[in-house]
Amino acid sequence: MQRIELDGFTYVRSVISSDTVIFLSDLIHEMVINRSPNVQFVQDEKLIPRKAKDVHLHYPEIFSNGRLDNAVGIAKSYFDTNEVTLFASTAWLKPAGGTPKPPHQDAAHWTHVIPTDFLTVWIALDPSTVDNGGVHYLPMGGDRTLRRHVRGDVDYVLDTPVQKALGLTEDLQPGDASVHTGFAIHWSEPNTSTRPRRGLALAFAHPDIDSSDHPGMFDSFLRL
Ligand SMILES: O=C(O)CCC(=O)C(=O)O
Repeated sequence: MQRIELDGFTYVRSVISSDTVIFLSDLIHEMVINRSPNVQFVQDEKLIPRKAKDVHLHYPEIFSNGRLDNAVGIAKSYFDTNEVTLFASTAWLKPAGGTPKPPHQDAAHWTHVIPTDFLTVWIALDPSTVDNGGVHYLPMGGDRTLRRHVRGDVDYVLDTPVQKALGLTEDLQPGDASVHTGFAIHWSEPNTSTRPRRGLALAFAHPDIDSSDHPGMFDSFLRL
């Protein structure tokens, strides 16, 4: 985990078992085919699913039987605590033809949560490669400043372009994870392959986070 202090991101291999990859993939597929309101499509008429939000609220059992203990352990080690708060779980679906996710810092979405220190464990459910979109990071050294974001078509995006040519990425096998802090500038590219690139992003925060300005917010949080 040393690299996360230096670069704001790192890679951890084999975070979940192949059985858990199948288990999670089946649940997420169920959300899509049932057209859960939490599934967002790229364009309604194209029916390309983009992401499925709040997977842990639909299926709290994802944390049963120690399935995600390694992912939770990564967060505990980062925050140096015995417990962590899971406050978001998003399946990024990116099927063949899927669209890019523009450069951003996760912390820009979560300014209502204090302290502003987050860790996302993005677990590959398919091989993640350059041609199917990957996940790319801008090397930032230890820079932990939150840049200005603006509301784009679908998400918050950095208001100044990043030099994507400097971006770093590594291929992931199903079950591997890329891990980043809330300050890491990252993005994904269009999926130009014929294969899907799905990943489950679990967003963790310190156990003692406060979001009292947003009553009701805690209802969706999970202490792990
Ligand atoms: O998987 C993607 O396309 C985007 C992932 C992402 O932005 C995140 O997990 O924070």
